[in-house]
Amino acid sequence: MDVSPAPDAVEAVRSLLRAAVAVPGGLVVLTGAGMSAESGIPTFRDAMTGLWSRFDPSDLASEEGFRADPVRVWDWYAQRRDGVRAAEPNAGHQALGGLHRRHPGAMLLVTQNVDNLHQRGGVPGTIRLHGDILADQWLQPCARRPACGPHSAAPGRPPRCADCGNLVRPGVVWFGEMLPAAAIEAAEQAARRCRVMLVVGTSGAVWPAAGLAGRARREGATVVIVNPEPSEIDDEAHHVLRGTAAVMLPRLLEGI
Ligand code: BJW
Repeated sequence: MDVSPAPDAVEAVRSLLRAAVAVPGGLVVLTGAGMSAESGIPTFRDAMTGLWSRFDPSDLASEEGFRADPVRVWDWYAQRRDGVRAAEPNAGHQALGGLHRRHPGAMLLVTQNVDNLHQRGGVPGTIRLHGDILADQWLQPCARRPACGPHSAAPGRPPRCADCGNLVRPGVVWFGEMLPAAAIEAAEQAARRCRVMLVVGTSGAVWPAAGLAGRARREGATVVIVNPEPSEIDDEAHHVLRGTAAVMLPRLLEGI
C-alpha cells in the first residue's frame, strides 16, 4: 500500500483515473463528510464538539433520540441546516463537477453527505445514501385518508401537524433506518462494475456505505483513498493519499 502524497504517487493515481474515465461507469467516487469540511461544514464527528459534545451521535441521529427529545434534535438540525445553506462548493466539489462535464457517464458519484454541495458543484445525478438535510418529512406515515399534507404542519420546534399531531423530521437516514433502496442498490452495482473507486473524506465507520470500497476491491477495482487522517477502511485501498479534498482532487483531476 502506498501512503504518500509524493508527486509520483499522485501521478500513478492520475494514470489510473485517466484510464477509468475512458470507460462508461469506470470511475466511482464515494464521499463523506470530509469532502465538505473545507466548505465550512463540520464533519460528523466534529459536529459533536462544542454545544453538542455531551451528546452521543445515536441520541441525535436516531428516531429514538428524536422521540426522546424532539426540541433538542430539531435545534441541532436547524443549526446544521443554516450551515448548509450558507456553504459553497469547494475546489474539490468543483473538480468533480469539471470531470463530470468533460466525461459525462464515466463517473458515478455516491455521497453519504446530506448537504447539496455535489449537486451545486456540477454533478446533478449524485446518489445520496443518507438523504437530504434540507428536506422535511413526517415522522410517521400519516394514517388519515385523505392524508394530512405538508400545509397542515404548524410552525414549532419541530413543526407539528395541526390535524393529527404528527411531527416533522429532517429527510435524512438515521442510525437503524434502511437506506433508500434504489440508492444503495445503484451504489453497490456501480461498485461491482467500476475500474477505480476513489474514496474521499470518510471515516469508513458507518455501514453499509463503508462496505462499498471492499466490494469494489473484491470485484477487481483499484481503490484509492484521499483523507488527511487514517480511516477504518484504509486496508481496502491500493493507494492512500494523505491530503484534503479541496487540495488533492484538483491535483488529481486537472487535465483529465
Ligand atoms: C477530510 C477532511 C478534508 C476531515 N478532506 N477528508 C455492520 C456492522 C456494524 C454496524 C452496522 C453494520 N451495518 C449496519 C450497522 C448499523 C449502523 C452503523 O453503521 N453503525 C456504526 C456506528 C457501526 N448503520 C445503520 O444503522 C445504517 N442503516 C442500516 O444499516 O440499515 C439496515 C439495518 C437496520 C437496522 C439494524 C441493522 C441494519 C444507517 C446509517 C445512517 C447514517 N446516518 C448518518 C446521519 C445522517 C443524518 C445527519 O447528518 O444527521 O450519516 S451518521 C453519520 O455518519 C452521517 C454520515 O453520512 C455517516 C458517515 O460519516 P462520514 O461521512 O464518514 O464522516 P466522519 O465524520 O465519520 O468522518 C469524516 C472523515 O473526513 C474523517 O476520516 C476525517 O479524517 C476526514 N476529513 N477533513 C478530506 N478536508
